[in-house]
Amino acid sequence: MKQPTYVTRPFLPPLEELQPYLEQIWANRQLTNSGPFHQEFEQALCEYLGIEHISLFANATLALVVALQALRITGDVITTPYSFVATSHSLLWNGIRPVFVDIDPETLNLDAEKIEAAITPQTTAILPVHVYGRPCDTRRIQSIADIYGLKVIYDAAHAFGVEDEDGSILRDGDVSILSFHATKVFTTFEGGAVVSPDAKTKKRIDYLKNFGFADEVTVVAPGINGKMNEFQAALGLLQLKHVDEALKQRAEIDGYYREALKDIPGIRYLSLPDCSRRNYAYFVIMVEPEYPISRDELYDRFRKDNIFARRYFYPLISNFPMYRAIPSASKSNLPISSASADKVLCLPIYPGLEEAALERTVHVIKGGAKCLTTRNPN
Ligand code: T4K
Repeated sequence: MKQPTYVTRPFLPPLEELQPYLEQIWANRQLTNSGPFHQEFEQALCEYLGIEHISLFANATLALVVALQALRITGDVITTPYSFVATSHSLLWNGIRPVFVDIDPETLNLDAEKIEAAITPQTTAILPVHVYGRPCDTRRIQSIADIYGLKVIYDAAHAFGVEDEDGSILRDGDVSILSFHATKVFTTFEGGAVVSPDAKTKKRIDYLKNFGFADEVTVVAPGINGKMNEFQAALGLLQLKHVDEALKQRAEIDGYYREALKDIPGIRYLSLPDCSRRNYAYFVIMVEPEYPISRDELYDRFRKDNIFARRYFYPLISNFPMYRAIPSASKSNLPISSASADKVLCLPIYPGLEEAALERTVHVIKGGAKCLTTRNPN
């Protein structure tokens, strides 16, 4: 039986490198509530990412929920259906109605040109996602937000370390949210963060993630417990030492796929994003009608070969029961999102992925291309 190959595997530094961090935690017994590793990790992340204010969280979903609270977002928020459910769930958890706007077929990000038509007097904010770590059209989105007086909250769960010509894309909008989940390019097992533009916003977010405590006896808001603990922060500090090597290995795999898959009719992959620093978080192919078998048949062939490619993001968020009844969730409003969700397949990409597994992945795709029975015989 072949070894299973997953869409991603966490990058873990040598275990012995963790030992000194654990000894320190055991020695000082500060396990959570903004301990020394927590503070050091915030500082180190600011330096590494080129940002000024960050608040660490137990995960990105809580970070999204709290960020929306901190900015006092209410009413309707424009967002993309082409994302992980946590993006829209964070709106529902705040009693906010998502308004779905279609995506751009080339970038799969929220189509900035379609935002204005969806704005109503109830709209208070835009919640775009830098899908697969590819920057949104941040300038266009900001200009629309400025005209209509809207806040912009970026779900940057996939965008760790990504930079454009202006520097870190985490500086765009009113706040950005990162995920450090086990499946992400940079992980603290579970974890997340809110990047704020100023100290005042960070302070409010820090209160809200700590039950609303401003000091020992003052509670300024009905906050939640969203705190990152010392173990997670220590893992993060250790990971930071290795993240550049991890990103380098991802870039090599990305390059391998681009070369190996370039002439297969019906297999399209996304162009490299136009930015000064990429993170190669996902390698995404689109299985087009010219390819002899369907996306789901290819997905099944992978599984038979013990390769667990994933259909991120299928089904669309707008198709889940809690969103279906929203008028903007209709398929006719979201033709590009709907078509993309039916074509997409994310291939294995992670540091340490063996060459044999890469070759097997490409072999399965090339095998599908040689099928005699085509979907479109005409
Ligand atoms: N916004 C966006 C745009 C997001 O994509 C996400 C999360 C969020 C917000 C919320 O972030 P967090 O609150 O999670 O911090 C995964 C992740 O659970 C989720 O974090 C991620 N996005 C989403 C895209 O994918 P699943 O259900 O696909 O994960 P799972 O368990 O099937 O794992 C996929 C593969 O990864 C496995 O086949 C093997 C490998 N794996 C996974 C885990 C958990 C490992 O090798 N080790 C592991 O520990 O959702």
